[in-house]
Amino acid sequence: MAKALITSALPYINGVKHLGNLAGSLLPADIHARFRRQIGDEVLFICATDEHGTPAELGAAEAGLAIREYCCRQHVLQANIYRRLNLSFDHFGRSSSRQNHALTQHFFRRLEENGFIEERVLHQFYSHEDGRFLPDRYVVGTCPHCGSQRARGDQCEDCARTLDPTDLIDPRSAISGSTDLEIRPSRHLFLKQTALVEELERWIATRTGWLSLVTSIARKWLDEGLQDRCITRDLDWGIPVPKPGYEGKVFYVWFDAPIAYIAATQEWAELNPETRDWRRWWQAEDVEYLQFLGKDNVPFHAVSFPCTLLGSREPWKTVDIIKGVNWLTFEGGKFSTSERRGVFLDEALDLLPADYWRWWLASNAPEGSDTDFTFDRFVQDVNNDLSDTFGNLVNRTLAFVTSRFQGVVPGTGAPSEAERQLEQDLAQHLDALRRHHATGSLRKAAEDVRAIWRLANGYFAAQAPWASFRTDPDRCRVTVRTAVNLVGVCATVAWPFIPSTAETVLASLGLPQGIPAWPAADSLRLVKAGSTIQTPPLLFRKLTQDWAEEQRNRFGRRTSAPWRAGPPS
Ligand code: B3M
Ligand code: ZN
Repeated sequence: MAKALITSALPYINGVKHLGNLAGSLLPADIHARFRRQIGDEVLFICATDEHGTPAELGAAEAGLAIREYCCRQHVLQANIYRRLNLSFDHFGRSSSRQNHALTQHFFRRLEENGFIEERVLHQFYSHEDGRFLPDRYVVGTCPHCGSQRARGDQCEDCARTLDPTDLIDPRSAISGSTDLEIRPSRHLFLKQTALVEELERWIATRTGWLSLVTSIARKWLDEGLQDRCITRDLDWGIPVPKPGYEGKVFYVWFDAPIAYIAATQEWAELNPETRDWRRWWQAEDVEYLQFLGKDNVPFHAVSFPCTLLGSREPWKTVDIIKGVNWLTFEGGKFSTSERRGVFLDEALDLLPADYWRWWLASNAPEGSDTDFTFDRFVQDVNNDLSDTFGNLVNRTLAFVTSRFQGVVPGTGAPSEAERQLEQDLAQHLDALRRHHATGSLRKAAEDVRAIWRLANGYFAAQAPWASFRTDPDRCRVTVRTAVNLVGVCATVAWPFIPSTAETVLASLGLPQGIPAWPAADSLRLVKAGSTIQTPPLLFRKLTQDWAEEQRNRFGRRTSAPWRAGPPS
């Protein structure tokens, strides 16, 4: 049995995430985890809230809460939303956990012992108006590379290059907006990535199967000359730096956040130490490790985190596959947490059940290029795929069994050429689907699922059991028995995408609860003759253009909050 360790980028703690965050990492990771469980792999799917750094501090200040309290509340809030979205984490932890404190300090000590840490004096912005140093994200301004005016002190929103706050043109405080900034010296610790560059190159060369988007971002970083990285910050909230003279400083959020993948696994293991061992996942040879994340996070996962792991000189599992995706945009613009632009996950769930969103975001995954979410396209796709194709198939098939056969799957009649052809076509689609899942091509996988739904609808229509019911009863029975089973296959392949609806359908066929196993050769004979099926309630309501219009007005025209009201994101 293969072992798959799957992590999704850790959502920042500040505020409910939007559809873009769901599409970028959480959902693709969940779909892949579900697929791997379906084919019988042993899966560990880990996520956590990313609770340190400026987003947490700024979010708490905005909410008027102490940071610890703010993080506790936000963690519970996010966990509930992810539960409602059916994200099947084995554990959803917290980067502020005791485990992550200990492990992050451990990595630091190892790196220091191995000579990869260096002390330097930095000249940093000090804001008179705010009475404090302004680390990375607390400074905003113009990007020196692309001229974007929305650059932050750590990274440019638009060109994704990493920055130092002092690189910014026209810098100002993200807290007060003040431009009354002074540069003052402050001691910091650097991870000597330059000393690890050759090792890193060798490591990257051994990674096969990385997407070109990911490799090109990683290569660009290396080719532009890898820099040593400052891993400490002048902040109160975070993981303390265990070194004399560093009181009042904490580790940079991007140092401890990826370590939290491991620490969250330790949290998971501690919940049930009898049966769970985190080392089986993080210090084992036989694990495939896949990370799911948006393209702006690629450098930290393809370069920085591997430096931490390699530099520790301990046998840590490094990532095998990084699945990085492009952006989801919203009605032609950017999603933005700080400007509250777009649809946020709590709002989405108040409008429609999770499966509608999951299906659209997966079948339109921003893989090859950015994808624009519009309510018009959403309505169109949901109606075509979910309501008219899958919903209709289930309904017409099962309603027919109910009305003509009192809900009992009929027994007699022998399969003919039509069924043999169907099995062949189905096998081909299943092959393609499995291949696309395996390579993490979500859009293509969704296309295959849609094709299987269509195949089933086509079979039912061509066999016209309502006609053969009178003219050729045995033919009608074979058709119905086959079609009921096809519904089962359709729900099974839909399960990673729309788990809740798929489970409703499988239950109505009387198939076992739990993870529906990947369709095998007998997949069209699972629901036995003589068994009783139920007709499920309407699976998907049809959405109207008026509804689209209403939502566009509601979400598209929301007035943006002033840029200083929330943390930049
Ligand atoms: N929280 C950034 C983001 O959500 C960050 C990911 C951390 S993964 C270790 O875009
Ligand atoms: Zn830029």
